[in-house]
Amino acid sequence: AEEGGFRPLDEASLVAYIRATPALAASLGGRVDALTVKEVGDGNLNFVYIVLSDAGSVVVKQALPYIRCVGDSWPMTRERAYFEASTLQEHGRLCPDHVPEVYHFDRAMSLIGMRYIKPPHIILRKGLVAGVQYPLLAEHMAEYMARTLFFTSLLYNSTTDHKAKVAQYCGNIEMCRLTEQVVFSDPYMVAKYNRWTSPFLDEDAEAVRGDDELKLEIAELKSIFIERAQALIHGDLHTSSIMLTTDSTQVIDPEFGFYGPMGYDVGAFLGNLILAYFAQDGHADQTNDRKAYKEWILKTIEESWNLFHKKFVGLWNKHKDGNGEAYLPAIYNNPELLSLAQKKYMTDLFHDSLGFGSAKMIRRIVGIAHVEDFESIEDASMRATCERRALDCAKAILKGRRQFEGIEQVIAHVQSIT
Ligand code: ADP
Ligand code: SR1
Ligand code: MG
Ligand code: MG
Repeated sequence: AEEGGFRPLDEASLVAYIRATPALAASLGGRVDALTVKEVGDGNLNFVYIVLSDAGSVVVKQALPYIRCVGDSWPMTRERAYFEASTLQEHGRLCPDHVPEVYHFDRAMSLIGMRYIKPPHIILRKGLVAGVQYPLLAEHMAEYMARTLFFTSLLYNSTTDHKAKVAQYCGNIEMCRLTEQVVFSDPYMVAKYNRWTSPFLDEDAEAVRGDDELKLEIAELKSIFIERAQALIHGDLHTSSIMLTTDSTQVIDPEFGFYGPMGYDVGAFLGNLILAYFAQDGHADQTNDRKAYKEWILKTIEESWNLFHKKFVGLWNKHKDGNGEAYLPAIYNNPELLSLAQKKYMTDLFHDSLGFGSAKMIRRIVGIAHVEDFESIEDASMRATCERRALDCAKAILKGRRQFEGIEQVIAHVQSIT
């Protein structure tokens, strides 16, 4: 037995746990006599089980006290399960179409029971590697980001309510510190877990560590990440945190959830789409040059930002006379002034998103935790060529982010890198 009633489960012991847990048994239609249990966790941190009965299904996710992809030499708080369950519930309330329901949460066991997102849903990153187009992805992700970020911000809430929530999520400190390390620090120094496609990118990694301008900018982004309690963000919104079909989009895995800068979520999504774009040449073959697919990715990036902008400002206009205390109606009471305030807010958010998105691209190329988009390119020389383009693109956008006036200019910059 481990501390506080915790014990790590496996496929066999999970069955006994389910039989003793009414909420989980109910999700299986009460038919717990013959269960199929399969561990399917392919993420970096946790264990995930799909459980099926004749009459229902459930996914059970358990956090063990270490980082799965490294092992028990890197301990990590199991409390991440509490913040994941809390964020799933809060984001699910605000955006039920795009977040799986939580059926059961056991804090002592660091265990969540949630809706099984059934096939043909797959992880978006896998769809991007396979070259599948998703016509509703931009619309759905814009909706998810606009609703979760707007309704947890001071544009909608009083400062009293906001600060109580900020205090609650301040407890997710260890996960925030993990991000501070692997996104904002390790790629810019010699660090134990850094890796890159060597020897091809040896000089590129060294150049990142020697780039003073880049280091000044990453320090600014790190400060914003730590200091700006703007909204309840997902905190890990890359393309492996999205499961989808052509008509359904579901966001999973918000264990890094806390009150942070909105641009960290928006940037994670856009930056990971840009990584997918630069990986496409490595997936091209004689039957498919991936040119049309690259265009689709760029169109999706453009639509995602533009739709997010429209929906977010639409929510702001709809609720401008509500409880939100950031822009009091008594002060911002003429349409021209409100419109100016919105323009400034959205421009700052755009530049934050470009900065954070670029930082998240860089860490996937020269830090720990690489992405399947590139890792699945077998030819190391070709992989390095794709990665170098993505790295050069990210460095330029991160440094020059304040010069971009619209997403179309960002797309033009991405296209200019060959
Ligand atoms: P980690 O925190 O370790 O990254 P994830 O939450 O990303 O774990 O889940 C790992 C994998 O488990 C996902 O890539 C997906 O294949 C599967 N998975 C997670 N949640 C669900 C769900 N609700 N329904 C179906 N599959 C899921
Ligand atoms: C040890 S870093 C592991 C990474 O995987 C998670 O999904 C986060 O992105 C984290 O940075
Ligand atoms: Mg994950
Ligand atoms: Mg995770």
